[in-house]
Amino acid sequence: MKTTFAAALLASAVSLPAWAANISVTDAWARATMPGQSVSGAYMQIQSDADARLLSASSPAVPRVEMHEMKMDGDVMRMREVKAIDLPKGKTVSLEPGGFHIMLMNLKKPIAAGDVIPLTLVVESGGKQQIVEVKAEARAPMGGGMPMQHNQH
Ligand SMILES: [Cu+2]
Repeated sequence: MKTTFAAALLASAVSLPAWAANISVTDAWARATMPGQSVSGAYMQIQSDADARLLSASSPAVPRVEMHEMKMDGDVMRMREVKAIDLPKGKTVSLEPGGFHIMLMNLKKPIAAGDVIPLTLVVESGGKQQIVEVKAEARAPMGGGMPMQHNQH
């Protein structure tokens, strides 16, 4: 395993000097929770300068983090877990309410507006994985209503 890894590193150093994709994450935010709510969502804009895939998200502050997608199924909005989110080269991928999002689950304490949720993203590009650290600042839910995308939890 060690040998393979070293060989892979060496090979990439020779043939691909800049193997890591440049990932930029902007406008990262998380939704502040309503009383009694133990799930929330985190959203952001991600751009990569090479074809890449977001493989996972985790947080030291959240017991369980999943990547979800919301889609219309007939006239019903459904949410499902996804294994990866494609980050096509040069395209801004939006994680937003109603689309792809990062689900923050089993929250032990509420998320208040202004809290900062650290997120660790694992991104794969060209067969290599890299870590992207993101800080999502919590915002209050708009209009104070129950966020639609969390009704199914
Ligand atoms: Cu979700």
